[in-house]
Amino acid sequence: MMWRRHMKLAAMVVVALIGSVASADVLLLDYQMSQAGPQVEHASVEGGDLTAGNGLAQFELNNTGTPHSSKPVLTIRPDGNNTFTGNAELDTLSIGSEDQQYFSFTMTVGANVTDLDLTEISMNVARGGASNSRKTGFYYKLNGSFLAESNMLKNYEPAVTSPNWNVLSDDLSTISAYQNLVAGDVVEILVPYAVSGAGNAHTFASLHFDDIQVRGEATIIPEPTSLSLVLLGTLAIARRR
Ligand SMILES: [Ca+2]
Repeated sequence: MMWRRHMKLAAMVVVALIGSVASADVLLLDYQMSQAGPQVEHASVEGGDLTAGNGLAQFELNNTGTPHSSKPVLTIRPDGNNTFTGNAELDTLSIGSEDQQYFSFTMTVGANVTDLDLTEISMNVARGGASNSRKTGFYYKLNGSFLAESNMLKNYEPAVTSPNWNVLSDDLSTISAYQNLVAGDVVEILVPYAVSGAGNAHTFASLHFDDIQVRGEATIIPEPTSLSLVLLGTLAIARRR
C-alpha cells in the first residue's frame, strides 16, 4: 500500500514536470564575430551562420584591424553595383529582391520547445569613418515572409565612429509574430546597409558590427534523461520516508 502511494506521488511529480519548464528572459544567441556561427547558443534554438547578401563588396567576419577593444568585428561595405539610394528602398523592403545590401542570420526554434517569446535584439554598430551618413536597422522575417513593415527598425544612423560603439536595440516583445513561436519556426533577421544619397558613391564607407544578441523566454520540455533522474530521485526520497 505504502509503495503504491509513493509511486503515485512520483507520477504526479513527473506529470507536473512534463507540463514543461519555462525560463526567465535568457540570451538565445550571441554573435561575437571571428566566425560565422554564434558563440552563445541557448538550448532552445539553433543559430544559423551570418551570411552576406550579394550586394556587399566586403563582408569580413574576422576583422582584427580595427581599433575596437572587442575585435574581431564584422565589417561590411556595399559593392556599388546597384542603384541603392537608401531610405526609399529600405522602406519598400526591396533589399531582398534587388540590391541585397544586407547580411542576415536565421534562428530555428528547437524540437524541445513548446513556446518561445522573443524579447529583444541588440548589437554594437559603428561607422568606419566620419564621412557620409550610412544607415542600418533590423528587418524581420518569419518562416520566409517579411513581417509587417511597421515592425521594421529602419534608418538608424550610428552617431559615432570606431573605436566607439553605438548600441542599437529593438523591443521584440511588442512584435506579435515573434511571440508564441513553436518548434521548427524559423526567425530570420536582416541587417541592411543604406546610405543617404546615391549608393554608388559610397563603396568605401564601412560599417562595423559586434555582439549581435537575441533574447527571449523559452518553455522547454525536459529531456528524457533529466526526467528519469528526477523520477529516480523522487522514488528514492519516497522510499526513505
Ligand atoms: Ca568581437
